[in-house]
Amino acid sequence: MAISKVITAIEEDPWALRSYFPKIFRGGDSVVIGITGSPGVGKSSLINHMIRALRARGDTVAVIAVDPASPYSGGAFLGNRVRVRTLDEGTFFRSMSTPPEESIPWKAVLAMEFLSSLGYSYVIIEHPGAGQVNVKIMDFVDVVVVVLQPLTGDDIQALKAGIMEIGDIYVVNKSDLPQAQILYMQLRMAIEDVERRGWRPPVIMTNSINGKGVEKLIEAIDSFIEHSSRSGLLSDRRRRRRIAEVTGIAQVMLREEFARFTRGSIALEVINKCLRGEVDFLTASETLYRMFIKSICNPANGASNPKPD
Ligand SMILES: Nc1nc2c(ncn2[C@@H]2O[C@H](COP(=O)(O)OP(=O)(O)OP(=O)(O)O)[C@@H](O)[C@H]2O)c(=O)[nH]1
Ligand SMILES: [Mg+2]
Repeated sequence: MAISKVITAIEEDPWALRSYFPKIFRGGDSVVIGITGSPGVGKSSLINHMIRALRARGDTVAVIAVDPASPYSGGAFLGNRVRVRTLDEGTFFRSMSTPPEESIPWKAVLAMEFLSSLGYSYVIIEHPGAGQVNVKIMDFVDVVVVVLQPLTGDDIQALKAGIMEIGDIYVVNKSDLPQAQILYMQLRMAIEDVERRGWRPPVIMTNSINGKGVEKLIEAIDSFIEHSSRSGLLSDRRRRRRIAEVTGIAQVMLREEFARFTRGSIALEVINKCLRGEVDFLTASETLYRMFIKSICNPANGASNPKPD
């Protein structure tokens, strides 16, 4: 099956592919790069140049652009597609939307695992999340690249809180803009003391219109991967990713099952009792919880079938 067809099937209903799981998720050794940064900082343009540089040295690259908005919001989607266009037989690109309320963007994670088991040298995940809460996807990558663009002076304070912890590499993009040098210096100062297992995150200036600085970024990624394989950080992150996959996906299933349960007649009865004032809300909540547990242990009691099998 064509790669994009498998990914479409993953997006629609991964469980339908159940008998193919051992083939689809064989495990792979791709370097998974997370590129994050506020909307419009130039992530897609940067990735476009990264693809070119990586292809030039013979590496293959797959990109997943994650859009945490609803599938109907449009916008970013098209932008990503138009800007990432250095495509040939060694390149794959896909944009995917993930509902912002999901605890993990698990279908994007499945797509990433699938692309990795196909043997791409690099799998790049673009996510417009830095500085916001939903940077969960960054728990699933080998290296986190945080992209920034020149801002007004005091914004760096705001940035400090959210993103200073997550970047392995920082990029000041739009180096052609006049304030870029100032941001570069502010950033250097802000992360001066940051050191994780012997790694000090570098700051790299890029211009993703003409590609200036992109080679340096790729060098930095390579040396981070080298450093983290030597220090054991890479295998720690990959373990963390596995654990997050196993528990996170189970959690999503549980939540979906509970949502189905609350729409059923047994649950509605409890809710209505509470609405009529016959029981207090806390008791109703506990009853609901207990009934749910009972129903999943014994599906004949009212819950729908759990997904697998
Ligand atoms: N001046 C300047 N503009 C740039 C540079 N890189 C990107 N841009 C422009 O910035 C805008 C946003 O670029 P994108 O690559 O779509 O940014 P993005 O971060 O992928 O945006 P989202 O996917 O919407 O989050 C576009 O108009 C680009 O042409 C740069 O180095 N210098
Ligand atoms: Mg983009």
